[in-house]
Amino acid sequence: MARANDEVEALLLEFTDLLSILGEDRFKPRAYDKAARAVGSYHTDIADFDIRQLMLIPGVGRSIADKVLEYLQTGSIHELEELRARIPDGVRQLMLIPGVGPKKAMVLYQEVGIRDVDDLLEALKEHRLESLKGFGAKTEANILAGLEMMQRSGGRASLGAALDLAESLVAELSTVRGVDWCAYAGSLRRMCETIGDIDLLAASETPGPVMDRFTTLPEVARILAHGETKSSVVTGAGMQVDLRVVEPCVWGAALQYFTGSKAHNVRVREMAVRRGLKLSEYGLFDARTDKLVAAVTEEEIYEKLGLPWMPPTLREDRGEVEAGLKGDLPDVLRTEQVKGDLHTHTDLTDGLASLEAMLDAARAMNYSYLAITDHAPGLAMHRMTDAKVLEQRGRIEELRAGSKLAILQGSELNIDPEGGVDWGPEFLSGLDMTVASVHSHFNQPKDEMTKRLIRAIENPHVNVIGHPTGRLIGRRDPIDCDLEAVFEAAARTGTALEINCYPDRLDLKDEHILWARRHGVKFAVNTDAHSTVDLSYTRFGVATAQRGWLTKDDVINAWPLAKLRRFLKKGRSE
Ligand code: DGT
Ligand code: CA
Ligand code: CA
Ligand code: ZN
Repeated sequence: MARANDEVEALLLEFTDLLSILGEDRFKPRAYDKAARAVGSYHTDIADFDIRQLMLIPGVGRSIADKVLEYLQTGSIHELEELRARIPDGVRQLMLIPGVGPKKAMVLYQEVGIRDVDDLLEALKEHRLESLKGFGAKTEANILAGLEMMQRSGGRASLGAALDLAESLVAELSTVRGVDWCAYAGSLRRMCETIGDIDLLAASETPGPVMDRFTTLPEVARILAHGETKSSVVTGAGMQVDLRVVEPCVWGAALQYFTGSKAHNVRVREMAVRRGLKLSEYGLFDARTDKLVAAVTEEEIYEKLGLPWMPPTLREDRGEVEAGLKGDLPDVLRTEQVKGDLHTHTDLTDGLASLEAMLDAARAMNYSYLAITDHAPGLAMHRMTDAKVLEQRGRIEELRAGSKLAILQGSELNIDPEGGVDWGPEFLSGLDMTVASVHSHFNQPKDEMTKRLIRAIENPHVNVIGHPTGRLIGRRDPIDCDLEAVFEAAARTGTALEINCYPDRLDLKDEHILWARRHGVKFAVNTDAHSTVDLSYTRFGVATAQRGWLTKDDVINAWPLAKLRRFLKKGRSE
C-alpha cells in the first residue's frame, strides 16, 4: 500500500499544479511544491500525525498542515475539491506537456475550450492556436515536439519508480510460505534508465500460494493472465508486472535467462554452442547427451561457460562476453566505494535540509567527505548573495572542528550563454571546489553550445560539469553539442563530468560514459541532493557508472580525500 506520505505528496503536488494553472498567486504554488517534497521525503509515516507534528515538517506551515490533517481525518480536502471542479483533470495533463506549462494550459482551456491532450492535437492539426495571444507558429511547433517526446517515452517507467515498486513486491512475496527465493530480473536488474515491465521471479516447489498472493496484492488493478507458473498484472499506476515461479533447483538458470538482455543471452548461448553445450531458462545441458551441467546458481553457469560471473549492469552485449573470456572485465564501481558526494544543496538555497542535517546524513552513510554546493547568484530565484556564501563559510569552519567528515564548501555555478560563470577568480578561490551547470538557454545552436561548455571546462575554477547534457528523461531533450569535443576538453583540463544520480536525469548516461571514458575523462557520481533522503540516489548513479564500465579509479569521489584535493587544484596558480 502507498504510504500516507506518498499520498499526501501527490495531493500537494496536484494543489501546486492547479494553483499555478490559476496563476492567481505567484508564491503559493511554490510553498505547496516545497511542502509536497518535504512530506514525501519525511522519515516518519505521517498517517497518525497531529497538527503539531505536521508543522514540525520543514516547509509545512499552519495552512498546509490543516489541509493535510483534513485529508488524514476525512480522506479528502474540500479546497482541493473546489479547485478540481474549476479545472478539468485533462487541463492538468496539458501543463505537463513540454512547451505548454501552467499559463498556456489555462489559456488553451479558457479561450479555446481545450480540455485534454486529444483536443490539443486536433487544434494543432488545424492550426487553430497560431492566432492566440502568446502562441504563434513557433509555439505550435514546440508543443508538437513536446507531445512527440512524451509519446516516444511511451509507457516506460522511470527506474526510480519501478525499483520502489519491485522492492516492495519482492519483500511481500518473499514472506509467502514455500518461497525459497524471490527477486526482480529483466531491465530493472540491469538498472536500465527506463523500464518497460517488471519481471519477478520466485523459487518454490509449490507455485499456487505465491501466484494467488501476487494476483490479489492491493497494488494490482487488472490481471492480464493468471497461470500456474506465470502471471501478469497491471498496477494502479499502469505498470505491468510479470511473475514466474520456477523450481528452486533451476533458480540460477532462470535468473540468468530473465535478466537478459536478449542480446547478452544470444552471445552467451553462442559460447555454449561452441563448447558443445546448450543453455535455456531450465539450465545448461550437454548438447549431445542432454545431461544437466549447471542450473542452481548464475555463478556456476558462467563458470561452466569459461566466464566469470558478471554484474547485471554489464549484460548488454557491449563486449562483456569477449572481455570476460580474456579476463579483462572491469572491476566496476560499487556503492560502498563512494567516499563522498560532491553536489548537494541546503536550505540556504532550494534544499530542504539544514547544513547540519546534511552533514549528519553524510556521516550516517560513512562518507569521508561532503561538498555543499548551493546555487550561485546567477539563478535569481534562489536569492544567493556573496554575504550568504561567506556566512556559510564561517559556519562550515566552526563545524569542521572535531569533525571526522571533511566538509568542502563549493557552489553550483551557472554557465551563462557565453560560457562564463557567476563569479570571478578572486571570489572563486575562496571555495574548495565548484560544479558548473547549464540552467538556461538550453536551445542554443550546436557550435555555440559546444564553445560555451568548453569555455566553462577551461575555467581553472570549474571542477565538475553538472548534469552535462541537461536532459530530463521523457520531459526535456539533451542539449545539442559536440560531445567528442567536450570529452576531449574535459580530459585535457582535468575537469570531471558528473553522473547525476537523480533517476529522471541519469546524466551523463551509460553510452556517453563509455564514450567519454575512452578519452580518459574522470567522473563524479553526484546525487545533487536537495534533501537528506536524496543522498541515497547514489545507487542509481553507481549503476549507471557500472553500465559505463567505470571502476573506482575513474570516479573522483571514490578517491581518498588527499587525491581528490590534488585533482580539485586543477590548473590554478595559487
Ligand atoms: P523492458 O521490459 O523492455 O524494459 O526490457 P527487458 O530486458 O526486461 O525485456 P523483457 O521484459 O521483454 O524480457 C525480460 C528478459 O527475458 C529479457 O531481458 C531477456 C529474457 N527474454 C525474453 N524474451 C527473450 C527471447 O526471446 N530470447 C532471449 N534470449 N531472451 C528473452
Ligand atoms: Ca522487463
Ligand atoms: Ca517482461
Ligand atoms: Zn544542483
